[in-house]
Amino acid sequence: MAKGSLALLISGGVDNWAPDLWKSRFAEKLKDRDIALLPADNVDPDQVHYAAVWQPKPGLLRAFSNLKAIFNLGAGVDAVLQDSSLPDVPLVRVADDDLTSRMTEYVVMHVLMHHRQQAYLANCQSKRIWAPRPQWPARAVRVGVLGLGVLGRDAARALYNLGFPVAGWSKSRKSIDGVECYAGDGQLGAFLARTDILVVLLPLTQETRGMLARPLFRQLATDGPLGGPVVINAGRGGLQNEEDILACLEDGTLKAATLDVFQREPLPSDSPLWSHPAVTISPHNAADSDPDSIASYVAAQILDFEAGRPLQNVVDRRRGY
Ligand code: NDP
Ligand code: OXD
Repeated sequence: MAKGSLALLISGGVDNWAPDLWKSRFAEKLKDRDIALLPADNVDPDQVHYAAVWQPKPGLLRAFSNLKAIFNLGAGVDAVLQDSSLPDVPLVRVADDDLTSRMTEYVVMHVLMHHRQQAYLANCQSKRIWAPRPQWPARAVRVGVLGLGVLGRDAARALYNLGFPVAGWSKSRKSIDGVECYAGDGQLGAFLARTDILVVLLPLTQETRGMLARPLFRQLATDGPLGGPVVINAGRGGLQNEEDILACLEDGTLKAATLDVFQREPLPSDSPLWSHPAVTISPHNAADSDPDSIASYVAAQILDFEAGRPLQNVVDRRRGY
């Protein structure tokens, strides 16, 4: 019997999401089956057993009546869950070492940039001024990680290994060596009150949407060495209220912000965030999905599944992540 085809549905519009690149990687990893890049390729919808997707247009997956699993090609599934007609088959997300290491690099880099006063030093350099300021040690800067999932845990461990006092917050309680773990809404206030640099690695769900706003920022520690709290959001733009971020930077509730994700992406060119001196922007590339590594991840899961083993990292649709 012919092996079930894999349909590839990718939007995104940037180099890393070039659909042909993904198709060639999947073709390499799953040599014995058809890989149909939609909408360009023809495919018999009944032969499609798997779909690998990134931000697919709502409704497109409904055509595949023999679908057995959907693989989201990134870690966050908020976009795919918007589709109210999503077939009722397992939805698998990415949790792989390559993506995790990329995110940890991003988080460590930006925590260090704030800790080591890099914006001040770059400004001095641009003016040819030799004016070192006193530098405090890592142990004086309390980092708090919102979200202790696959990504948050790894980043928290790396920061702890650099000497930062690290805490984390999640829905259910975790136990991570060296990391002070807080859980649930009841402990959010205590977590924020001991945090100088807030790293956000939460999924976007009904519960988390819009939570990065003034009432939360107001609870962050104000007695740390940075001169005010800093927020680093690499989760999703829908978590943040950008007007509040700007207003909080203006009145000193926040000292600085590093943002990889935005309410609207690409960030519109007239957004005041672009030119704010206390804002560092990256174009949603904190942790790129690497086509080679993720095609391998999906291929391995398909082979396991067909051998009767359970799929890994299946999304709980009710929870939203
Ligand atoms: P996980 O699902 O592994 O972890 C999510 C964490 O958030 C868990 O610890 C979970 O708690 C916690 N959480 C969820 N909802 C709540 C809540 N209401 N209150 C408290 N804690 C909550 O996800 P990952 O770590 O793999 O990824 C996190 C997010 O990072 C993705 O959803 C995606 O949006 C974003 N991302 C961004 C990228 C970028 O390039 N900018 C790249 C990759 C991912 P619990 O453990 O108790 O369930
Ligand atoms: C992801 C992302 O969710 O890249 O993987 O945003």
